[in-house]
Amino acid sequence: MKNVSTWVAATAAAALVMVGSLAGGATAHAVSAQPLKPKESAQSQDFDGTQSVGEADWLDDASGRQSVFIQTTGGSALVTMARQQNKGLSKSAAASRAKTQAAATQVTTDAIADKVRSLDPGATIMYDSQHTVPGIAVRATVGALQKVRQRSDVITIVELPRYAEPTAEAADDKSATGTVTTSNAQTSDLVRAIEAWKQKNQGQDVVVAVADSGLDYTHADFGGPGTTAAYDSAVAAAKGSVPTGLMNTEKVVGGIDLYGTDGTGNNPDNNPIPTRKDNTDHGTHVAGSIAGWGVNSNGSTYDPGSRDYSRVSDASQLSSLKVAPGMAPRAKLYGIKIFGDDGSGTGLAMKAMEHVAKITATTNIKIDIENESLAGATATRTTTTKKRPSRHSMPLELSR
Ligand SMILES: [Ca+2]
Repeated sequence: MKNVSTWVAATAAAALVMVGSLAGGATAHAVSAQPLKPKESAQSQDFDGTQSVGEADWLDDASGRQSVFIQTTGGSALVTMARQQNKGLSKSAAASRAKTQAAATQVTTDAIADKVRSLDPGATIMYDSQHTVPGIAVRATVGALQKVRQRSDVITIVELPRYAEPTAEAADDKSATGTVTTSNAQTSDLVRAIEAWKQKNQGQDVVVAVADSGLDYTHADFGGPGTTAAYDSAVAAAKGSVPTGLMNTEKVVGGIDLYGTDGTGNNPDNNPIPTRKDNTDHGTHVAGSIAGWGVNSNGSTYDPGSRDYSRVSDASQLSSLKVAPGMAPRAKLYGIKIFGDDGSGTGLAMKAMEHVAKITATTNIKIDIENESLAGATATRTTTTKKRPSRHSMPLELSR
């Protein structure tokens, strides 16, 4: 438990420092579910990726091949960028500093990858990380890892947690009875989202990355064609790029499939479409709950008029919809696929954060929040079973 929980806590701390560093005077958004308390913010400012994210002692009595994250020297490039900006440097100058730092970390992680391969030719090099916690994820023998641990550029080696995929729930359960149901329409009333919409807080100008089982951007809830044919076309290109005309970029600004063909994170593709057809896609459900436009009873995309959800007077107006709007219906989405379609879990939670951090530091794509709704983490080590007790969610506001 210790290694997994420490690692998860450190990962969250890395994300929090981005919030603290980059949020600046940002206002709270409807979908930023966990605003920082001042105390947490002060503590998180101290974490910049150079502090150890956990103990490596477990390697002493481990055996076989293990999936691990090797934390290296270098520090978080995104934190560096934010600090430089806070000191008054322009975004481009700060980004330049971050790029230099990331490049130096890359040299280190490349050297470690070479060393791991030389010590264990059967090792799998998964992914490296420069913008969050610097390091590299690998699967290698304990003997090789024990040698790598001695390097001066290695801070620690922690087990890579593997998260299970949560089960999708009925998004709009028309069969439910009583005053409280699982209907999105009811939920928007319960959490007083409709009141927020009336005050013009509808998620406009906010981009939310959803790292999950994928995103069916062909769904009418996201302004897609909403047809089986469109979905089938997207699935046919699952290992490539999103086919033209199937993604409404007014709602979905982009996406990536980090899981790729084998879940290592080193063979991503640009199409985050989920390929399972059992209607249990969790990522699409989550994305819809966050920022879906809603779907009319005839299957077309819902629009209250000029995309202005302040026109929704009360929940009864949404009750006839096939799918009610998400809680921040004017927010945009970025889909990140970190689960495969076989339910085998993922070791890519940190990779998704790194991806978003890298986009923030190196491109003009604006992502404000990353959501990872994951089920229990299990260390991949086979000698002991380690489980976190409960499902948890990590909404991460990365920048404003
Ligand atoms: Ca894909």
